[in-house]
Parts: sequence; structure tokens; C-alpha cells
Amino acid sequence: MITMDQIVREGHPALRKRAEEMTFPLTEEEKETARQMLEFLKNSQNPELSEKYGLRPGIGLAANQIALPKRMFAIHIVDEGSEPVSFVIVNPKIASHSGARSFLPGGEGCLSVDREVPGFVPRYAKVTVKGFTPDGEPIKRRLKGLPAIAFQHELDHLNGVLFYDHIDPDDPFRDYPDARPVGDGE
Ligand code: SB7
Ligand code: NI
Repeated sequence: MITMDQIVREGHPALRKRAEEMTFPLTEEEKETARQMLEFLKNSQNPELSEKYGLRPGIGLAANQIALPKRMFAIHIVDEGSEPVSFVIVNPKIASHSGARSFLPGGEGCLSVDREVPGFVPRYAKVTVKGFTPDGEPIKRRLKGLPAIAFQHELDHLNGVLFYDHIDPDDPFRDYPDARPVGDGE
């Protein structure tokens, strides 16, 4: 199973490189990694298992966060509010997005960043995303709220971008006129 030991941290070159497109069919090893990435997120959100294995709770994990420079990530968001979103997506893309943006009022964090970096991270409020399951089936989904934010955070990872790259260094909590806090209606 994946534990925090395998998650690379700030300063590791894998986090700043563009990850490679994957080719189908995936190898059995790649599929197994995909399964383990989703399992890690589930374990990390399970109070007993996160305690037992010292896992930081996470809602997403990109392959390059375990030093695998390939274009896939997992998202697991099954609690309050929105409908459950739990998948691994390969070669993900944003097909279209809203003009409006949103941000988490408490800012973002990252399993690869062992410190708090305060500030708003403006992202598209709604995204239509495309990609493939590890078995090669096409995926197309509309996401909003936290799942939309998480998708963009993970896609950034595959492009070598970290959440704090989007924070205004001169005014981390500045107003974005076209952006609303997540959870504040539609
Ligand atoms: C806050 C946290 C995440 C995404 C969006 C907002 C995920 C944190 C875990 N990860 O580091 C995944 O890359
Ligand atoms: Ni992250």
C-alpha cells in the first residue's frame, strides 16, 4: 500500500516536470498503481487507518506525487454536499469551463507541501472534464464545488504546478471580482 513515505515533497524534481501522456492499454503495473492511489485516499480518510499508518487525509493524489511521471490522478470526495466523486482518471483534460471562478475560503493544502501556505487560489467554478479510466473507457463529467477545485489542483500537478503558484504574493487574500467562495450557493 501507498504510505506517506512514498509521497515526494517540495524540492523533488518530479513535482515540477510535466508528466507524460499514458498509452493504452495500461500495463498491469500501471493499473495496480491506479488502484493503490485511490486506496490511499480512502485509507487516508479512514480515521483508524490514517492513525495507524500516519496518513495525512487527502482528497486527491497525482501520479507524480509518488514520483511516477505519468498523466493520471485519483480523486475521492464522498462526504457532505455534492454527489460522491471517486475515480482515477488517465490523460485528463478540461474540455470546457465556466467564466466564473471559485476558491476555498480556507485556502488549499497539498500532501507534497509540509507547511501551510495561506491565500486564495482562484480556479474555474465549473469544469467539464474528459479522460479515460485505467481500462481505457472514456470519461466525461461535469464538476463543480470542491470536486472541480480538486480536479484543477491535480491537473496542475501533472503540469508541474503547485497550488501556491496561484496565490498573489503581495496580497494572498485579495478579492477576485469574478470568484466566489466554494459553498456560497451556485
Ligand atoms: C485542497 C486540497 C486538495 C485539492 C484541492 C484543495 C488535495 C490535497 C492533496 N493533494 O496534495 C493532492 O494533490
Ligand atoms: Ni497536491
